[in-house]
Amino acid sequence: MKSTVITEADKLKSEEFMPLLGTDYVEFYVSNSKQAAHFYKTAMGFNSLAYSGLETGNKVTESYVVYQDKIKFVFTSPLKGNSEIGKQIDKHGDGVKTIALWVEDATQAYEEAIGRGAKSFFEPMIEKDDHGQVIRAGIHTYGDVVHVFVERKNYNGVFLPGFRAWNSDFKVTSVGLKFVDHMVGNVEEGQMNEWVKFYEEVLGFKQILSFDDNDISTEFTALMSKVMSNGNGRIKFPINEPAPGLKKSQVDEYLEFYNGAGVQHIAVATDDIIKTVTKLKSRGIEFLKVPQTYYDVLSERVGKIDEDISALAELGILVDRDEEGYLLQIFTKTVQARPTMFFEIIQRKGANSFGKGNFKALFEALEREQELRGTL
Ligand code: TYF
Ligand code: FE
Repeated sequence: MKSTVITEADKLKSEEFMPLLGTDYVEFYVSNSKQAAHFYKTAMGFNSLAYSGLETGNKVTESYVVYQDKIKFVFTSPLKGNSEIGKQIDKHGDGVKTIALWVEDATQAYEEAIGRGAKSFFEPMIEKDDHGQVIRAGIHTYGDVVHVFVERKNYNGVFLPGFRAWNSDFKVTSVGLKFVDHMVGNVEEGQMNEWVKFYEEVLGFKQILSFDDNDISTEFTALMSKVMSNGNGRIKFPINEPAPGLKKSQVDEYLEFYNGAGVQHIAVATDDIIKTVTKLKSRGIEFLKVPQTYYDVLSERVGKIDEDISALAELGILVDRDEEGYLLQIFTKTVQARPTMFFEIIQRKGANSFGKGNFKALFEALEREQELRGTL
């Protein structure tokens, strides 16, 4: 494993041409936006925020927006056959289309990105309603995923122009999810470094960590991963590619079922992982399990931690330590028909790393899932 510290000079350099304030929203293309949004409410603790569709005069797509603290998820389905969105759903199944980035100046961000070699998704457009104005522009990244720059200087509507408030009588108690910690992309073998270069050159990101197949391998599977971060550290995108192994790796399985590169997992932060995971489980979310032996040697591996190890073992929460502190993390099973995207729940207690000490146990757990699917 190699790691790099982002210096003050690096921060200034990338922030000069591409100041990104954070993740604005994540949009999923799904075959049934209404039911998907309901799942994120009942099972994941999100609440209704906004709606666009037939009732707002949108005859093309139906979108439901949900939120939890700083996280905003948009679920979009086509209303008619043979649409571009429908084709993407046919190809990939349900998945992430857009990782929207919150910026001060969307036009400037777009022009910089295009000037540095990005491919346009759409040019800057001004959207207005009674609540003010938003400017958005989009560029392509790996697979069919796009980044949309969102400038909302003095907009006080619920989400974006074109959406109205979704006032649902069905209110959900939060499970304590706070913000998107990182979003991981799986790309084809041999493509990782090209996308690392894209994030460096086009968006001014820096590589903060890299894992090779010696770090990330079990008896059967191997992969490589590089973690990219923007200047303020609020946006982190690890990029994985499969490495040759004895059997088909989880990344190969993803690429096969997703029909190409795409978002593999979304890590969401909580400040009380025991409470969050207890609630998610009681609402039906399923998590990967590690063997009891993982907990037998945990204290020895990570030293003293605030949490009760038996509580962690009961829920299957993993722990790892680095030079700065420790982190707790757990992974859901995949959350749609195809064995593609899943969630990570993460609580950081000082650590800024990604749980390298858990890779082996995690990948073995993933292999047990693959075994059940007959895809290993
Ligand atoms: O984001 C990460 O790097 C960790 C570990 O296929 C990880 O969550 C890495 C690769 C992978 C699943 C999890
Ligand atoms: Fe992760």
